[in-house]
Amino acid sequence: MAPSSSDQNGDAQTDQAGPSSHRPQAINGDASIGTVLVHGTWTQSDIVAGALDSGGNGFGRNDALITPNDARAIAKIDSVTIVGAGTGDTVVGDYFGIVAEQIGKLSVGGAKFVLTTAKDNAEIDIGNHNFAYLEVV
Ligand SMILES: [Ca+2]
Ligand SMILES: [Ca+2]
Repeated sequence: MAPSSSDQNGDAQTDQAGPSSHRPQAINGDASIGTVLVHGTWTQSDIVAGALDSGGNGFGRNDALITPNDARAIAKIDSVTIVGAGTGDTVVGDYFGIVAEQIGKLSVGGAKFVLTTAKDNAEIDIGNHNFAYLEVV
């Protein structure tokens, strides 16, 4: 089955900001996402494939690969392009993320992030420190 893809006009913002326990949780450790293109900004939202928020603090920090899973299947996000700015929120200790076992390409606000064959993890929202990308182990 081909991974799903998304092309979104305008801005993206979740209506579920706040305590991360209220957010939906992914349940498939082998799921993949294709290409995600957001023409506007990205605020208080997650893109997640195969990972769970093990820290209970939102995605992007201390997350883990869902188990059991098939070791041969990589929970991958092929490509994410957010044309506008990407931000989390200003609540301390509440995080948002782009999280998968593997992320192919990532570009936010015109900045292209360097992704290696190792597990990559870095802040996207440098100002607020609560929007990051993370490749889970
Ligand atoms: Ca977390
Ligand atoms: Ca990597």
